[in-house]
Amino acid sequence: MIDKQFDKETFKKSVKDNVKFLYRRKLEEATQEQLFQAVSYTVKDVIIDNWLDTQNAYEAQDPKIVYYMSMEFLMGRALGNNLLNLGAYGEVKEALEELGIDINALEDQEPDPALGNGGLGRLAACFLDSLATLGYSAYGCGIRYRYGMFKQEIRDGYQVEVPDAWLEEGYPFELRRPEYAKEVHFGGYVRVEYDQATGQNKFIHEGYQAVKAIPYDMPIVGYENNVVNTLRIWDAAAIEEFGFDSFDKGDYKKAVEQENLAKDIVNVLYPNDNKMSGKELRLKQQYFFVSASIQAAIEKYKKTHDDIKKLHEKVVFQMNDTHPTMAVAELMRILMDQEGLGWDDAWAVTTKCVAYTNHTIMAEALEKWPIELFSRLLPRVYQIIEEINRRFIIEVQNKYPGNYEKIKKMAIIYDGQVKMAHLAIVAGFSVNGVARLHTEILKNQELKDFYEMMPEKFNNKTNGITQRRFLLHGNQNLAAWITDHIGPDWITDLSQIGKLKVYADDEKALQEFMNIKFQNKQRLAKYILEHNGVEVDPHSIFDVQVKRLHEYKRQLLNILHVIYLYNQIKLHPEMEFYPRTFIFGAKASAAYERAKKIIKLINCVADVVNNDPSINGKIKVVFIENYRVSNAEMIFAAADVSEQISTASKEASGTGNMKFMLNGAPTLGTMDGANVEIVEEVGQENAFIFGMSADQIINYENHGGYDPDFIYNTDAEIRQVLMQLINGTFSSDTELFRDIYDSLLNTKNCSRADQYFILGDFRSYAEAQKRVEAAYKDEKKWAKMALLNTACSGKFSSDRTIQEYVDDIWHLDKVTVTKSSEAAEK
Ligand code: GFP
Repeated sequence: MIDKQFDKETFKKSVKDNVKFLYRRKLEEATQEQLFQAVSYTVKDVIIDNWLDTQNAYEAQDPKIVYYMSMEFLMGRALGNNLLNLGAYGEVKEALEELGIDINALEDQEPDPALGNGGLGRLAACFLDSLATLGYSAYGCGIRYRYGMFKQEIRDGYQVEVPDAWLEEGYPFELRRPEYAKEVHFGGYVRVEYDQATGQNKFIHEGYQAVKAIPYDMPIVGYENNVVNTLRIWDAAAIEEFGFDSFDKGDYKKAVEQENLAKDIVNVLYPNDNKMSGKELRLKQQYFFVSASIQAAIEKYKKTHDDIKKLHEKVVFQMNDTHPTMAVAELMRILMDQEGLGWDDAWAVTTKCVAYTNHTIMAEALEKWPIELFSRLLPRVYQIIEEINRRFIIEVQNKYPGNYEKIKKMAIIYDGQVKMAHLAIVAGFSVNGVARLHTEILKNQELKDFYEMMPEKFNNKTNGITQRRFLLHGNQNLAAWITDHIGPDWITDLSQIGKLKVYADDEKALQEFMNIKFQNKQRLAKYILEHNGVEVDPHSIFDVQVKRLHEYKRQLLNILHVIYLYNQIKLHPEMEFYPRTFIFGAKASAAYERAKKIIKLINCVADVVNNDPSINGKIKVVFIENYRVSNAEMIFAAADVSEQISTASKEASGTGNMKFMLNGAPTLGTMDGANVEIVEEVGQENAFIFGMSADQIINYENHGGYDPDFIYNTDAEIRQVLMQLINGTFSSDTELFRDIYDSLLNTKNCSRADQYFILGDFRSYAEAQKRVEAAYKDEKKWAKMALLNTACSGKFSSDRTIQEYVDDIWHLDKVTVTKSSEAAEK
């Protein structure tokens, strides 16, 4: 068990002191924001002791370290989570109550550090939580964006993006570490010099612009194990010397310009709309954090090791998607140009240090950079990639003599572009997909040539989520109930949750389980009333789709089906219909017009449906504004139905699906991504599966033959729904949704009609929705199904995923951290 972290009286005194020292105020006078800061600093004190102890343990035990390189970390709020993981939530809650402070209100003061778009960034955050909890030495490496993911406001049904200045009030859970600052170089040219002594050419990068990278460390608290790992995110600043120089010459303006130029690098998080945008600043961001992180990793290694050729024994870099793929060339550069290794030695080390995770098969998302841009911005790095490419092409030629098709398809540099995925695969010792189906599609379709040439590199790591945030914190009543029934082991070993299966037919247990769900629905209903002004009935089915807005995720299918139901109810007012609340939450990338129109459509449908007295409130539609980690926790806890309805083959894994399952919401979904494995765990009978399979979709895509117009022409009800998009039913502006309508049919404005097979899957979806209704009406059956979803979610913990990464890819050593007597005495 963990040592006692908090003494209530000391804690209370420290909060009071912090209020006094930080704000010159008495506790009673402090604002909620000030209280949040004061409490957070008190908590941070405890964390820092553990952080130091962790560092000591790591120094003594010298474990291998994984550097998880990611452009995104969607952390969510830290205060509550840190308290839980410290094992001090209950005590602190009480201490705060004694001071007259409500912990929930305090937690609500914290901004959500939203340094990520969606699944990819949230996965990185879950992984850090699991790494610390399992006792592995790990750094998250990323960027300290000044503005995180925008805040979404809905005005007149439209999404409006508002800047998220999350650092405005100061963020208590970060530590600036200027002593570890690094220089990163852009532009310039490479001079080649012959070195007499070694008989080798030396490559000297000159005329570059230098930017300073300053790390900020955020503690990642393991669950009740004293471990505190680090998320290291980099801020950018101008190099002082340059500034002073300019000051000397009286060129103040230039110095300010340099500072601004540097700051630009970390200003904004780029949106993820599964489309590669090719912006120079984005490339700069990538190199900026990759270079700084690798320099720091090598510096750390060299402090206690002297053979750089053994770097891979202590260091592994996991590249979260292709965004950090520059790591390959940057590591080569440092090993050769700074550490003096020859090409072969440097390559041998690099290819044992880097591994790559793929998160999407959407072709338009694959990163390709124009040679012109790449070589201008990163001349030395580009040179190295050229050489990697040259050698790789020779390998391909040797393996497939005369097969130029292969070269065309596999080259790292081709058609004037640098293909980052190819670089990642060629250099990485491991390539993994994020769910079984996804990995199979990579092997057999998207990356087939690479798989055939180097099958040993390919492996699957099905994603997972942390049960500590998404159940223990987000659904505290259910968590307590589970612990009452099966003990607390599930918190660090989710497979234990399977023990709940014995309650599947226990009426009392089922009743309690559903009562908790009902309370959570009431909590969400209250939130919706406060935020949307819409009254929803917690007795209705809460049918939820929350995730980024993208056409492949098919929020459009969902809302078209709502329209269809609405038509049915109006046409047959007498028909039996179980009241349903359709809840959406989604941000659309700011430049993704169609996605934004879909948000508007959802809100227009909501307006009509929610205000039509003739349907007696049977359907309500709610679009929750500003979907983010903090409200997600509450939404998952309250959901009855989990909408996971992507076009099969398009969603690599999904992780929201796992969070719903954990909280007892059956999946209504396609056989896509990790849904396949969810169904495998919980059984077909406890999910609602519909739609075309990945094979069918891929077959249509490869051979054509899908014709949405045929469906439109032969199915009057579907036709009616589509007509309502352009006949004024939901907007007096009949052109407003024309683009959506056009995208579904072979109109002259559409290149690929219904690319995501919405009409093709419509009937099957509607039929699955009928099964949902029938199942829900049978209270006992539904309760059993819901409970079994929770009970069968054991596989989907990120602890399991991380252990697989450790076993198959990273080979890390487990570390135990004991509290030093000094810290324990405090
Ligand atoms: C992406 C993929 C998802 C996958 C996550 C994490 O997330 O299918 O679950 O990465 O691997 F698309 P999104 O950015 O789409 O949310």
